Amino acid sequence: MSKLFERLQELIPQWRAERAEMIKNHGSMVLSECTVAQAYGGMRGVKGMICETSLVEPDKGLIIQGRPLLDIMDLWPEETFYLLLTGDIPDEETKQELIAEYGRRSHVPDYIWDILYAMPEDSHPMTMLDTAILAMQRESVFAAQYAKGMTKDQYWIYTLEDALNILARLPGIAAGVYRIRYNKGGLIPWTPGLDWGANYANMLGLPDPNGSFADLMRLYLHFHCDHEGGNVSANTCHTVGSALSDPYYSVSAGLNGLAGPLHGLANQECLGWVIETMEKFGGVPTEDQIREYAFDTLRSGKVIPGYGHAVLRVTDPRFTGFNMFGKKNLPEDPVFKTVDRVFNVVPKVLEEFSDERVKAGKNPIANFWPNVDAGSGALLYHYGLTEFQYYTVLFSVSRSMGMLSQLVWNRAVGTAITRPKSIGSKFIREQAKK
Ligand code: HAX
Repeated sequence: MSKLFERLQELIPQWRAERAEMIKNHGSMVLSECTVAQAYGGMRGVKGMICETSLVEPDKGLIIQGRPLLDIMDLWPEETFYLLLTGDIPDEETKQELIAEYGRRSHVPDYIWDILYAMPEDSHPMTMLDTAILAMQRESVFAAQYAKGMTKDQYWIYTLEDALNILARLPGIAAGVYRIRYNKGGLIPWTPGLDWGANYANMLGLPDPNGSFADLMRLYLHFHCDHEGGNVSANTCHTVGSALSDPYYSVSAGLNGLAGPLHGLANQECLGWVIETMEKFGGVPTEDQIREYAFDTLRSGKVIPGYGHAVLRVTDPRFTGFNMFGKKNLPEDPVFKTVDRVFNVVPKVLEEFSDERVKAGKNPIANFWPNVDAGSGALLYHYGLTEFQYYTVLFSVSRSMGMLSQLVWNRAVGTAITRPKSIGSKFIREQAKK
């Protein structure tokens, strides 16, 4: 029995007792109201679900189990997953145990490679990743145990089992998607003893003479792990999982949401925009040139990818952390310099453009500051990962930790099937008359 499993066995009775106590003593407390504008506006700000793994504060950003991200920048993804699930940072022995556990579970079955090699050459890497996860659903231990008839108390055990299998295989599959989709040569096997992040870096096959690409991958996988429960991917995974669809179905569904340009796909769009700017101006653009190009983009009806956020109202700490990595490891890189310069210019441009929008009777832009996607691409590009379309796959490998830890928690406490009430505009008109 692993230390992670033992720790969860200790914690889960406490989680269940807390849930029961909350409902018994505070069940009728009102958490939120929902206005007509919120109902039409993506339920922004409506508090209607529970997420214990992490919280996003508008003025602080990501807080994982009570710890602000920039206070725990050095965690490896194995530690991140343990923290998401348990609220503790594991000791070295527990971390090493999880590294070994992933290694034992890392083998990707041959039928997955047959499927990926058979897919059309122009398939999006996200489609390839999601197809691979869905194709492995036949191996779900949760689904098999459910069919046999397990008790509700056991749901979390088999959800965790599936979660560990999915996470262990993801770096190999994701790296395989890269090598197959971009004709990079044969597949590179998992290296026993090497951690999750460094293994992923290694299996991608990019040169990494001093190990700093592996460091970036650990950081990247740590930073993208979770962003509370209401974002499109987490919420989708949660909703699908609430029907007791197993983790393969649920994670694949969540990742299909991450593949949207307003969510995870923004990181592919973002570096594309930066490179376009550099191409237009023949190198690192000046601040005036960036300002001109940013206004052109906005006035043509497009968004500036990597800027704005549904919840955040400050610079995303994940952007800050990536910027620190860039300043330390690649300060002279022209793409990184451009990203840094864009950061000096775009918030002001968005503020001015927001005023123009308001004058024209449109919504203001709520947040002018960079989100996670504004900075990560330049770092990947520096290390030779220049295929932007692939970037959301990296995000997905990481975000699976958050989605899966939320699923384990929900199955452990027996969260009900999701079923909010919808209403039509006729209902609103009738209520308004009253
Ligand atoms: N450029 C141009 N317009 C923007 C903008 C940007 N970067 N950010 C917001 N706006 C616009 C919105 O499109 C919206 O316009 P309409 O009312 O005409 O539809 C208006 O400003 C108000 O939006 P908001 O309240 O500020 O923001 P939302 O909560 O509606 O949307 C988004 C949040 C992240 C989708 C939005 O800021 C955006 O499209 N940003 C660019 C894409 C991006 O970076 N996405 C990644 C976000 C982080 C993430 O999930 N990563 O996975």
